[in-house]
Amino acid sequence: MRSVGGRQCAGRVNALKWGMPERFEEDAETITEIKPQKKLKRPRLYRVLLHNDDYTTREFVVQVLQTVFHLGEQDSIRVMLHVHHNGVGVAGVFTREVAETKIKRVEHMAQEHEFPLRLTMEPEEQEDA
Ligand code: TYC
Repeated sequence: MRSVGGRQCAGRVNALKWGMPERFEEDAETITEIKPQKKLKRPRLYRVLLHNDDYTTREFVVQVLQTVFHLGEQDSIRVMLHVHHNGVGVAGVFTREVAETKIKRVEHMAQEHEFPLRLTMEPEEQEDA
């Protein structure tokens, strides 16, 4: 650790190690930023869509909605029935990587049970920042 203004300071060391924008204290009031931080943009969000089929059991779909998408039992039944009656429905809305991971997890669960359950994802319309 370095000593800054008589106080121990690990921030700069870590900033350099992790490639973070480097900041240092000039005095107690002022923080000077050497490398300007990139403007943080909201990540694009994706709807995970659940598709109906004739073979996957209702119980399995409800179990998936509860365990992977963390819906309560009533919401899970409601979404499952919506998909059963309308062909497609939204299981949840996530960032791209989270959506992809959940889809892979459900595909793996469905394969283990030999169900043809299908999920897809689509980007939500971008709101102006
Ligand atoms: N249609 C299925 C049945 O009657 C139930 C089902 C609902 C399957 C939703 C898939 O995404 C689905 N057993």
